[in-house]
Amino acid sequence: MSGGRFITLEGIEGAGKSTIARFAREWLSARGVQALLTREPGGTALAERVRDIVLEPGPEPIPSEAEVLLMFAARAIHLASLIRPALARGEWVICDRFTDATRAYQGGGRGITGALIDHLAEVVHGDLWPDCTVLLDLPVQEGLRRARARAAAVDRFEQEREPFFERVRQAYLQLAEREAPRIRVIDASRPLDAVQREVAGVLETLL
Ligand code: Z5A
Repeated sequence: MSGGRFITLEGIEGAGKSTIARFAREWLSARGVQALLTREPGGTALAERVRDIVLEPGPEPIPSEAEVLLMFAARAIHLASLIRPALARGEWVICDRFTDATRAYQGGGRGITGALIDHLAEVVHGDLWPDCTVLLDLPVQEGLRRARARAAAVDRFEQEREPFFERVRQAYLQLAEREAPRIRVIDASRPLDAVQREVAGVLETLL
């Protein structure tokens, strides 16, 4: 895999991942690098169907073990159909969430063991990990405030309460401590232009 870079964006709900993903693509494009923008769960037609299953609120609960398997099922499809081929062509891929989200949400949030998640990660993507992960960190209340201000339909995760998102945030921060320098923490509670400037500094190091 030559030339391409695999960049992921992580953080709790409302952290600004989608906004920053678009900014990163534009910033790279202005420097002559075309990057593919994608997201998880989803990113391909089939994986988006798995996304619908896992995010749509419904009367039947999804056990945490099923949830983690669905995340990796969607990821396996996404990797095979889109991410691996793009990287093999030497393209850059910017992905809104990846396995660190599983470690934070299903691990930190739901209590699935790190051993199971690591095993599934090994099976599904082996040693393919992001070259760089930007963790947009902000207080849970601010993330939820931003997300709820959009007034979009509420998904299964958005029905969770603050303590769940607090566990997710702490899990992310612990991962970042353990896996520096791949995971870079950026204070996302600041105004967007300050966050963008810091993200641009990170992208610069990858060029
Ligand atoms: N999930 C999981 O459990 N396990 C997994 O393995 C994976 C995912 C891959 C769907 O993710 C759910 O799947 C997710 C975790 C779970 N559920 N939750 N929570 P998603 O990424 O599609 O959904 P999301 O996290 O809810 O994304 P989001 O709410 O769209 O947030 P965002 O992309 O981080 O934020 P945004 O849309 O860019 O920004 C939110 C608003 O804030 C928007 O109006 C912006 O204009 C504004 N904004 C952004 N930055 C700023 C700053 N700096 N200042 C002020 N306002 C800002």
